[in-house]
Amino acid sequence: MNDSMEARIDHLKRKRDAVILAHSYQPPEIQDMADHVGDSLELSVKASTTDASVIVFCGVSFMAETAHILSPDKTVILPEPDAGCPLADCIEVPALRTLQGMHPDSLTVLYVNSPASVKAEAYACCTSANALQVVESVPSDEVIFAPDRNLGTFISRSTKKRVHIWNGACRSHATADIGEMASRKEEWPDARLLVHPETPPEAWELADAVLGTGGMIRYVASSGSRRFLIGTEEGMVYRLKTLFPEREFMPAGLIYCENMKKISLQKVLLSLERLEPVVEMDPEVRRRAGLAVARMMETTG
Ligand code: CIZ
Repeated sequence: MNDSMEARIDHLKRKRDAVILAHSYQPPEIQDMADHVGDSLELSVKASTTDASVIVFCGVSFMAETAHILSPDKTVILPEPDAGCPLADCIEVPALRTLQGMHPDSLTVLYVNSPASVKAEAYACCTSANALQVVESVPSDEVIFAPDRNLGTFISRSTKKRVHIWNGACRSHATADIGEMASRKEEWPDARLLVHPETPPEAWELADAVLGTGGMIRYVASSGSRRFLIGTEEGMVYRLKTLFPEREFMPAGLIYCENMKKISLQKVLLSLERLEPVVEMDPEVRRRAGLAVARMMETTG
């Protein structure tokens, strides 16, 4: 009898002493098979506290890098090394240093959706779940926020600090189809529309709440509403349906990330068999990036 792919993964996972972490934007079969599903912050906490020797990270490259930064003694595997993030790739060290030179009184808060080499130049990292909290906590009245301009703009509206915003964007969220969102609202007039802060301000104006994915889960849990329109990467709709089977969810804005869909069960199995591709990093970059990530973790508690 042939074992299912999931059973073979489970067997190898035990043999390798591995834990499988998956982001909420991953395909349904990956979410179903993972040990933990969550946002970057939740998965960072799991990566830093796990006893497993191997972390298989089902997400995109900056997330697996963060797991390696937090758990340098573990083997961190990204089953598809080409699962990149165009937002992370839109910032590089020399250009950030130039901006820092223009604003010498600023400390840099960097969204985790960035390369490790750039994290090493930042004072603190943040995720969409804690961006405002981190910006408020850094000991300066001026902040450089990079690389997502929409999240930076959203934060700048809620803080008295002067925020210098990098002009980068998540191409999946920044191109959210606002007309489609409006049509979905007409289709389900009783629904709450929740949108991600990486979407453009026009989406925030239509929405009932602007939240990261962790915030969306908490919103639904405490809401009396039955129906929700979800303005973030469509994988999140599956996550919410799994958590709240008695509620109804529909994607809004046609937001899809092809990089988040590059990992398959087959690739997870292969990566556990071969214990590769392993995330590697210059140790000095890892140490310095680790300081910025640690400041985020301390702020969030
Ligand atoms: O922080 C994350 O995990 C991302 C990429 C989105 C979100 O809001 O969770």
